Amino acid sequence: MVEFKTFSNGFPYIEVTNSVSSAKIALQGAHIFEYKKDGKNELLWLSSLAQFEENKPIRGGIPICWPWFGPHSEPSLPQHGFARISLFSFISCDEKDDITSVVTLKLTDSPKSKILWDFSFELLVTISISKELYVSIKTTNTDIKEFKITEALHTYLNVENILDAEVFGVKKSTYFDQLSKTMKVQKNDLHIDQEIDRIYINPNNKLTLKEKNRTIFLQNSHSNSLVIWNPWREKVKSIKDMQDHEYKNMLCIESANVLDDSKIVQPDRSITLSLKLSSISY
Ligand code: TA6
Repeated sequence: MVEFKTFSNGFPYIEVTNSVSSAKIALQGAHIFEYKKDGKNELLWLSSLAQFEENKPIRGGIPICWPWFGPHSEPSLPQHGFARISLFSFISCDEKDDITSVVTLKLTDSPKSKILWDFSFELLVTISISKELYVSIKTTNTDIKEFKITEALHTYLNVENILDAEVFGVKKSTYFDQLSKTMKVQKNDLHIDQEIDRIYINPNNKLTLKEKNRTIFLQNSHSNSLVIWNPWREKVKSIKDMQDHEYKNMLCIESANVLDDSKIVQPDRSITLSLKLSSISY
């Protein structure tokens, strides 16, 4: 079942429910900001100060960074691209059976997007809501010239206590440390006890986030770069839509195509980046 809803300020979202799961997806950014399996809010973190307002990114859930990741070389252009602050069209919600709902949303170029990025495109987002959560973003070049993109599914995972969390799948990977602006090598599995902002190059496409009472599984497709981010206790103070203590309960693990993993898309061709998320609790 799909219901069209709005916040009191008119900000639109859809609520999707089936017998095993439910989700809330903002039409701005095709942004899934809540996903519940068996009635429990499990995998995605959403800031208690998240704002649902036109032209503002939502802090939490899965923001889609597209057609560029991070800051643009032209500083007046929006950080992480314009998809996350653009209104998508709702295409369909297919109930595959009683336990899977597949939502499709689309963004195409407009006079407004052409001011920011002068290309014709189609960005198709598919979100499958079931016992697992699957998100894919398909970029099609509808222009007559090639374009280059960087992109990410900037997934905010909900963790009970960041100090108890461990990430498996990046051991021995090279990464670009965004804090020191140097390349480094990850020696061991990743335990986070300070600010982290890294872009891993060619990590395993299957990652595991282990906590005391739960394990989250991530599987990335068509992604050879991965971002891991937590602002920690100092930087969080500069993030106005996040409370100071909230860094303890989130970790961004982002399926990406960034740095040398950027993608050139030829006219009439498409590329797809996708992520499958699941979990088991003990
Ligand atoms: O993905 C990590 C990152 O690029 C960090 O550098 C940090 O700034 C974060 O994204 C959040 O960006 P935002 O624009 O959503 O505040």
